[in-house]
Amino acid sequence: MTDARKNILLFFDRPTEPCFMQKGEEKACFDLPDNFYPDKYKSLSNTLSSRFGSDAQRTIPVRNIALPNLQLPMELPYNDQFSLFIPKHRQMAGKLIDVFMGMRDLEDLQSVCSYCQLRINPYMFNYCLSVALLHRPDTKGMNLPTLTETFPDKFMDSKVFRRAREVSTVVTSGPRMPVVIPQNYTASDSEPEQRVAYFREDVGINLHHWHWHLVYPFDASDRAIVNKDRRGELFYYMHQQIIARFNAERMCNNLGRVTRYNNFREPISEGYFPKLNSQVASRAWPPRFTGSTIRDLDRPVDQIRSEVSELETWRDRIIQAIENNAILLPNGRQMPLDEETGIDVLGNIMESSIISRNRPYYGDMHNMGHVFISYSHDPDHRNLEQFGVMGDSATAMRDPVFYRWHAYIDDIFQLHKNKLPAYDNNSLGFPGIRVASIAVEGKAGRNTFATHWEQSTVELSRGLDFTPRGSVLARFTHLQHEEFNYVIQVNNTTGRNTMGTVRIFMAPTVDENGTPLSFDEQRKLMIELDKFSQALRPGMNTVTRSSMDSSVTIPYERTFRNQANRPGDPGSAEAAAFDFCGCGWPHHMLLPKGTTTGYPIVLFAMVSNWADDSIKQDTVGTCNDAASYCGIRDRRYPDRRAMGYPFDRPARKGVNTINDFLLPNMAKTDCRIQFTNATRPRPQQA
Ligand code: CUO
Repeated sequence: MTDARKNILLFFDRPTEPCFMQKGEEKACFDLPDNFYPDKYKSLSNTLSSRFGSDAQRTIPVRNIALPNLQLPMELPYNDQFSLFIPKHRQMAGKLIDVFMGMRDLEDLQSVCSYCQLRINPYMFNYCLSVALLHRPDTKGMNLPTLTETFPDKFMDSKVFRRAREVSTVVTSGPRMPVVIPQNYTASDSEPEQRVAYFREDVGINLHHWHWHLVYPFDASDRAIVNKDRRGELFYYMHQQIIARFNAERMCNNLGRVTRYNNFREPISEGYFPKLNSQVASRAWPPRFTGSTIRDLDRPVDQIRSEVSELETWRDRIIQAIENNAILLPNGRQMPLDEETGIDVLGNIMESSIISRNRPYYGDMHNMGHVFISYSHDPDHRNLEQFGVMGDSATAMRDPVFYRWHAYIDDIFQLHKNKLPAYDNNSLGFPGIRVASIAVEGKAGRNTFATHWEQSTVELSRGLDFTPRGSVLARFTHLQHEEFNYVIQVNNTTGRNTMGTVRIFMAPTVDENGTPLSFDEQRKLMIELDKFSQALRPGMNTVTRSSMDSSVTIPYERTFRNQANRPGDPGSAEAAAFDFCGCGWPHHMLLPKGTTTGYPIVLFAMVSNWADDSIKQDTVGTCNDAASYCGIRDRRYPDRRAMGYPFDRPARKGVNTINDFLLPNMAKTDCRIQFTNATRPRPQQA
């Protein structure tokens, strides 16, 4: 990697320590022009640079450039929280992203970064720089550190940091003892929601969600950054899958499916006490008490003034658009919501981002829902409190209410899906192709998935300011499964070589009362496990596919990558687009937990006609292993079908069960997920 690229990454190291202090393992220091020092340091600038620079192993000269106008992003106080869901913050971030994108080369980017790093809110700075590095042509393919490394405080109980400091101060050389993070530290067993805390508070799941929103920002004046192929549809689909997965997880734990949050005047029965401290704000994340109600917001500090009734108005207008099958454009004309692109248009309106077709009319429903909920404890700022975890995409999924809100959002999307014509045999079938069977083979035996707890260790050191250097390890426990293979028998009677797309899903078979699920309920619970193209020779083909190749997940190592340990030049082709690759469902959460008695699920596979699915594009060198949930960087979504196909809409008449739904190119098998209540250490990887 060139020095310029490497230097930029130093801004992620110890984010709240000024950049004239030593950064990175190699103890590099930025040598700033005098006028870059903020006033508070100015008179000391000489002393500072010699003091902190003296035993630096490398000094990085910073070019003195004419600085762009940074007034807007500097309005956010340095020690405040930063939220993408707050319109004002979004504007500030949009401006800063533009500044970073507009720098003509890496040296200039470095200059502006060093100026900003001393003045701009660290969370916002980190977010904007990450977005810019993901999108600038000269920084593509760089390894960004994961957010757990930079801001571990967003993922872990604050006690960990006190202990981490003890550990790193006491043991200043050699290997360090990991700090153990207990499982289940946010509530006791008397809170039923705690049964799925391992899902909500999973570090990998929260990282995925943060990454997804990093790859799909809401705002930037360069529309291309926001306006990605089928972005609105992917917003719908990725979050729909989160709800489906959460519901399966709940059902494995004797909880009902999540109740949508659709009455904004009603108290929210679930409370949440995050037990996280913000390192930047030096303050605990505020809790939400049981029975809180969202209220009108009037927070001049955040420039937010919004009434709950606005949320209701936007909701009603969106529902009206779905009923009319058309949205209202700013010029008063109607634009139909068609079968192919309607969901995408709706997704953009609902989210909403700058590519919403009519923001003045349809508003900012999804984002403001996050905002209302995250300020329910202090809607008028009288207690000078900042937002709760729902206000940050890195922490929102910890809170039970996240799922209630998104279940409702999803429900509205389903209103649109319900209006689409059912798929007919033509659009579901694949003449000449018969899927004879699907089975699962793994350690646990045929058609049994096996899950257990696993204990892993991750590196936190970058994010810990003002501690001695060296590794700080956190050890935590998460769900894991035994890897397995799908074995699918496909008979190709076309007499020719042909290509198919194999689509694999899983869903519960019975509802919370043990009653078999109807097709329409089951389809909404379908979890995508994998999707891949497959060459089929004439005659019987045995397709064997490893669970590790899933199109929705990224490997454990990438979720928790420690970039210092990664081999290869990050600028090289092998590692290209590595940054984008942080997006993806964490592989250790591929399967729901199951139960100790074996949770029954149905496994479904279909082979669709690749000629009707495929997108002709070159994806060599791009990261596409989690494409189903994240898309492919700078490319079109790699499947022409509606996301979630064939389960994204109600079935044709007469289909009441999954068996009724099956055509010759589909098969299903009843399986079980067998959970073993034991914790195993993560095997050491070579
Ligand atoms: Cu991902 Cu609500 O969109 O959090």
